[in-house]
Amino acid sequence: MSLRVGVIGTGVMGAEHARILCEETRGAHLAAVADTDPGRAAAVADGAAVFTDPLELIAAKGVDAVVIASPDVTHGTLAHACLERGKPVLCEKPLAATTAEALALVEAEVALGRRLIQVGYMRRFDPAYGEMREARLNGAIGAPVLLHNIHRNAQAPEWFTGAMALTNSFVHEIDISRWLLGSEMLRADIVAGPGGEPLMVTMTTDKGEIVSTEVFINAAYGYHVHAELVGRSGTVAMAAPALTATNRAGTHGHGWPNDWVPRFREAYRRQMRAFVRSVERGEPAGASAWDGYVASAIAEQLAQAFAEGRSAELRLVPAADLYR
Ligand code: ISE
Repeated sequence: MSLRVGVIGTGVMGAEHARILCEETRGAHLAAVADTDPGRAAAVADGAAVFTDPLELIAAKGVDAVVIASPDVTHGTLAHACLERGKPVLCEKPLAATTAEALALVEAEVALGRRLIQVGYMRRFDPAYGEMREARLNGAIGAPVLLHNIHRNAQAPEWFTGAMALTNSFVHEIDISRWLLGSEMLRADIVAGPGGEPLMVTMTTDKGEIVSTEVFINAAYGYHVHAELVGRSGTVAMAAPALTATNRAGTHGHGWPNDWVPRFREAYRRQMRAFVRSVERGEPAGASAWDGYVASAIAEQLAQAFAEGRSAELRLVPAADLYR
């Protein structure tokens, strides 16, 4: 039987999730879409039911599982509604707009006794990050000592406010660094460049590794994510994110996309397939609600420390057995 999936929010990410469900996911199909703008929802619906109220989509009998891709501030409430209905949910990152809300979701899932939430930290499904993690696990570069991350966007989306460079963008590096290294972050320092950008964040892990990250949200030239993992006997770095290189007008090279969708298209595809398989088999996949809580908690503590001009000693509540 094909899993009937409802997508909430049909902006850039929701439209891509809907497209993947229509065109590229075996064992599932797009059953419903919801958006406050019904015209925008209808444009990606491809015959699926259209809702303007996301809670109605979650409650709908014809929806078995939900994808949340609406604005960050809505994630907590909508993910709760999914838990109440016992419906598996792939929730875009961040899991919630505040740490308190993310923790409440973790507690609700623990009370339920089963994992229904997968958080959309899709870099875990990116083939390049996968190879880097493999290099750590198979010992190819020796024990990791340092991870360099670069996270550049062409320009901040118009909905960016406050500390979103940390709570909406840098959360990716928190999650992928924990996943790549298999470590927890203990401490973080942050400095800003001229005019407030870029941000340079340095974190130290429980194994003593250093994680450095440049977060440059208005980098102008395009969308560029890069990482290099440094081990005791070698390093592994991402190669250029392009299939071809062009020679023209005295130059050799490739273009940069304007946003993250082309760069991570394969990761989004694999993430959706993993979500559908996890629902079929009843086995969780990808980032858990706990991982979502950790990323938001670290980002929030870092933002607070930055505002107060101090280092952040990172604190997390203990993880429940459900996530071990
Ligand atoms: C956006 O929401 C993403 O998830 C992108 O991957 C990230 O680069 C961007 O900064 C976020 O706003």
